[in-house]
Amino acid sequence: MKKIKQKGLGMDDRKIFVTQPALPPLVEFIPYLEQIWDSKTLTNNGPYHQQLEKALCEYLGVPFLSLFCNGTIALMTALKALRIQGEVITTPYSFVCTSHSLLWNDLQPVFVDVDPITLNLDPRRIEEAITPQTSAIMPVHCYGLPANTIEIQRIADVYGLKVIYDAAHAFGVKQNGESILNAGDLSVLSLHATKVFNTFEGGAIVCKDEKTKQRIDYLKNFGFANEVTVMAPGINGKMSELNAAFGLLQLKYVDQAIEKRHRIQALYRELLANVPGIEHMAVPESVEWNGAYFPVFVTGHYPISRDALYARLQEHGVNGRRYFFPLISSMPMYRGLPSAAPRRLPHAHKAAEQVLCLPIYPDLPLEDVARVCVIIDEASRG
Ligand code: T4K
Repeated sequence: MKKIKQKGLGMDDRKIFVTQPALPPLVEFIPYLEQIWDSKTLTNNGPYHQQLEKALCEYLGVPFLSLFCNGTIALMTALKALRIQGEVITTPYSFVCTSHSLLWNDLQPVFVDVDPITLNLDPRRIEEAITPQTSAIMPVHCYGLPANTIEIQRIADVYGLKVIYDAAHAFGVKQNGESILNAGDLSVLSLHATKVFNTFEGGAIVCKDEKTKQRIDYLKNFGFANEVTVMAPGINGKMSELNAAFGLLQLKYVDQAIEKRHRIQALYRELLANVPGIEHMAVPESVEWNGAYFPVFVTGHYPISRDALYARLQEHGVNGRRYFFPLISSMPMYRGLPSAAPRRLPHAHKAAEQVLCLPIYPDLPLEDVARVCVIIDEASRG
């Protein structure tokens, strides 16, 4: 612990956010802007949009990808694209928009508990939640750590269900050398300012064949198949040229950004290793993770509660976040559902009470990581 103190000593109480976007040098963005000004193409599948779709397919190792204005509209469109109906099995332990995307499609979320270790949808609980109305499963790769894609697919194949991954946190994540975005029928990314790779606001759907991409592209452009044919009640989910150009520039720096995240999470693991009651999530050896978040469990062996630690950090200007508290299933629009009963979701409830996400972002100074660890260590002494 002496080591923690040395690294953390001398730091002031500057604010530390849970995340901050890494931005490329501004001067490098100017030529992109000049190009947009010259072409006057601002949106509707412009050249930067097309280039970014291609570049992301290559970078991520996925066959087809359709860009969106944000991850939420992408999720809503993904459900429409596959004509999902009735009930969808999903996790209560996520950002609200996972379930909101279902309600916006008049679908009924059916909550299934999470695995207590991975905090991802527990496949052992999925089959008992399937009814004749079930048409899909929507798991989340929570914190960028892969859901059990093999077991989920096995169940989906037996029952003839579609699988749409909310992969908002999973940019660049691989398992056994392959992108986890290739699991299931569709995967949906968020490219929001707070994510590992951002286009200010943005999102994307990854799919497996050209026909599906075509349908998704029609749906995100009001349903227009051509000037006079509207094939479905589509939406405006398009990404602008400004966002796409920024994405192209960001892509040059994303490996560097992920590398910095790894240095930060390694330091957290080292400095918090001997703090009693603070546990963190293991990354399986088969997984190339992106360091999207750094969640810790504040367990019963820690002298104060997760909320007390959250408040203590706030007093020192450190904004940890309780992702994901409250649980989606506890929110007013969901808590009346039979599957939302707390006794059915014990692990999700425990995680919502114990998990605190510590600051992690590429430009976070290692001294600040040490400062956060000093506060956590000192609080552990009462
Ligand atoms: N599915 C999942 C599983 C998701 O987690 C999300 C989004 C989605 C779907 C939907 O994707 P999008 O439609 O958003 O593309 C944030 C984000 O707004 C949200 O995108 C994200 N998940 C969620 C987990 O976190 P808040 O309410 O925590 O954001 P906010 O504004 O408090 O930002 C957190 C910190 O980040 C701030 O304290 C400072 C920093 N920040 C934030 C922004 C927006 C900056 O430094 N600059 C910025 O521009 O929801």
